[in-house]
Formats: sequence, structure tokens, C-alpha cells
Amino acid sequence: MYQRIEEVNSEDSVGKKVKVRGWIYRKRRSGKIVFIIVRDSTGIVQSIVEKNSVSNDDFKSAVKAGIESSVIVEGIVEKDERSPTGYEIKTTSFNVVSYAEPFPITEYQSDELLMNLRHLWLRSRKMTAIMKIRDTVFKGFHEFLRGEGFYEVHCPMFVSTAVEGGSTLFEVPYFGRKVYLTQSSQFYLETMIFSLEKVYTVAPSFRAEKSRTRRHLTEYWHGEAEAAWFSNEDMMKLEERMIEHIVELVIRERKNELDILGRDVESLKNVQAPFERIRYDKIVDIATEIGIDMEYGEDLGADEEREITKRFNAPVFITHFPAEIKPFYHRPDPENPSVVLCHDMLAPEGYGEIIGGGERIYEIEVLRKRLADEGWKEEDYYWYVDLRKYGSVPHAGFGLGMDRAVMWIAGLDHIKYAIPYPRTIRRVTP
Ligand code: NSS
Repeated sequence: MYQRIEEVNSEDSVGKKVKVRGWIYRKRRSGKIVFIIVRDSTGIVQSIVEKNSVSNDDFKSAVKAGIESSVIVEGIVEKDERSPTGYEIKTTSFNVVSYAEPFPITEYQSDELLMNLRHLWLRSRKMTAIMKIRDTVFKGFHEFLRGEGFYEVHCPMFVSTAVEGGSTLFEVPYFGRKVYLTQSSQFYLETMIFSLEKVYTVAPSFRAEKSRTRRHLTEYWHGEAEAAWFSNEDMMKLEERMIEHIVELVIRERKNELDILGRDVESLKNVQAPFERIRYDKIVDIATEIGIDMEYGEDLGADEEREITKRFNAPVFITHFPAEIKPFYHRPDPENPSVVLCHDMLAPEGYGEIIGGGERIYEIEVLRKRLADEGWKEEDYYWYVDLRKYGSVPHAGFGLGMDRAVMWIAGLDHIKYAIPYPRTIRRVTP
């Protein structure tokens, strides 16, 4: 029986015999004592290996084993204020499962090297904390939508149509034909609302993003939902409660990890529904006020979003974008068809867009016209158009950039820290 290190670091374990397994995190020797900090997935604890308390062979192993060697440690738990966690193991047996070669990562390393050694860098305290927060963000997403009666479904990654415009499509050779990697599962989700009404998926989306920014990946994780009978406003109401739920869950379950990252938790506590809704034309005014050169009809860039969101301490929705800067599927506002019934959710503290969503066109004539206006061939989208022939209904949906949500909630300054193996224009290894 092995104990988890988390259990060892507790009052209940004091005086008890324990056995843990893990990896050497830090090590130092002072004459006849070797101080070894062992980590497992639950935390770290110091093992004191004294020459007189273990066999000769065990002491030699402790002296020889370097950082990241895998080990099994047995001993009695004692309290000691000098040890990093306040508890330590007075070791009676020290076994090495596998000796590590000298670990190539030391304290100060270039980002490039850390990215090349990502498979090893993932063991760091910081990356471990981020991965645990990421896990909780995904858990919160699933938990919330299932709680709202959404069915989880799965859509193809090889597709034959663009969703978000042609410029970021990845082409893949496919048995002598060309297909694409999906930009979004939205259209497939739309097909499933006619039976399940409320559906969601979490899957990769692919974008051939040529720009290098702090928040763009070429392969990112996309949490998307679609619901029959929902309006743009209904969807926003769902999303703000969902984001509130995810953030609350992270604050509750990942306090330790947020601390490790130095995340300001107070600002996360401001994330409470309802979020402010601002129409796009108002944003143009705000941008002008703060000295950003932005004209009506331009999309918000990262700089504009950063400046705007710095002024808010909770997420905000931007609604009613001009139709010409949004993809063809958005439903025009019946009161003013030059704008569409959509929304972007921008995260505060300069993080910017994390969600894009809105109502979809459900009238077949309007859809045909928008497809034609944008130069798409109806035959390529025949199945999407078909949905408007057989009992079409008003509906809405959204897509949440999961990695962007992690980046914001964990307080990271680049999206590449939010995902284990970031894919960007320059990097596909390891
Ligand atoms: O292009 S989006 O704004 N919208 C869609 O794809 C819709 N079809 C989603 C839907 O309604 N089902 O992308 C949605 C979100 C966006 O707000 C970002 O948070 C994220 O996806 N996103 C990205 N994250 C990381 N890297 C890249 N390149 C990226 N592009 C979008």
C-alpha cells in the first residue's frame, strides 16, 4: 500500500509509517544526511535519509540518485518546521526504481529550450499547476452543460466545408482529394439540435493562423454548444452562468495551484453574472475615447480588446456586430439587418475574446442569399441548407476557446503555457 504525498503532509500521518513513490524534485547533502524532496501528482514532501537509519545500499542509492530519478521511500512521518511542507519522512528504506540522467533543465532556461523540452518541462511545478487548473476548467464546462440538459456529441475533424471563412483553412490530402481540418464543430452541432435540442462538444479546432500572437494556436480546444429555440440573449444568459460556474469551481478546487502561479484571486471573484452587454457601435465610441483609431466596420483587434477589457473587472459581451465582418451564418437583426444577432465575450484584465456565438439564420432564403453574397457554393453546404428545409427553428450557439479560458483564469501571459503541446505556425514538436 502506498500513500499519496498529500496524505503524508497531514496531522493524521504524524508518527505513522508511510510508503510513497514518485520522483526526486530537489536534493541536497550534508555529510551523513541526504535531504530529498520527492514529488508525486499530489504534492511534495521531504525525505530525510540518514546514513545510520538506512542500509548501506540504500544510503548509496540516495547519494547517487539525481533529480527526476523515480524512487520508493518508506519511513515515519515527523513534523518539522524547517521542511518545505512542515512534515517530513524519516526514511527507513530508500529504493530507486530508475536513475535519471542529469536533468537538462536547470533554473534559468530560454523559452525556446523549454519548448523543445516540453515533455520534461511539463513536470515543473508551474506546468503541473496549470494542467490541474486546465482539468478543472474542462470539468466545469462539462458539468455545467450537462446540468443544463445538454447532450455531449462528437463531430468529425475531417470536413469538406469552411465555417469561419477560407483564409484559415488547413487542407489535408485525402485519398487523392482535398479535405480540411475543421475550424469549428458548429454546423454539425446544428444538425443535431433537431433530435437532441441541446448539444455540446469539446474537440480540437484548427486554424491556419499566420499571425503570431499571444492568443492564437493553430490547433486549439473548442468547447461548443448549440440549442434549439434559444435566442442570442438566451445564449448569453447561459454563457455568463457557465463562466461564473467554471471560475467559482477553479477558485474552490484549485486555490493551491492559483497560489503557485501567483494569480490574483480577488479579481476572479468579480466574475459574477450578469455580465455587461455593449453594442458594437458603442465600442467604436469607447475606442475613440481612449485614443484607439477604430472605425465603424472594423473588427476588434487584440490591441483594441486589451485596452477595452482593461476597463472592466468582469467579462463583457459585445453584441450587434456589422454583418460584413462576421461569417455568413449569423442571423441579421430583424430591426436592423445591417447588424447580426451575435456576441463575443471578452475576458477582463486585457485578456480579450474567449467566446464567439449568436443566433443562426434559420430562414432558407436568407441563408441562400448570405452564402451567395460570400461566394460559397450551395452544393458544398447542401446538408447545412437542408436543415432549413425540414422543420427549421430559431436557434443559437457559442464556441468557447478552452485554452484562452485557461490562459485568463490561470493569469498566464501567453496561450502556449495553457496547453501541454501548443501548436503554432513555428512549432509542431515535441
Ligand atoms: O471563430 S470563433 O469566434 N467562433 C466560432 O468558431 C463559432 N463557429 C463557434 C460557435 O458558435 N460554435 O471562435 C470561437 C472561440 C474564440 O472566441 C476564441 O476564444 C477561440 O474560439 N479561438 C481560438 N483560440 C485559440 N487559437 C485560435 N487560433 C483561436 N481561434 C478562435
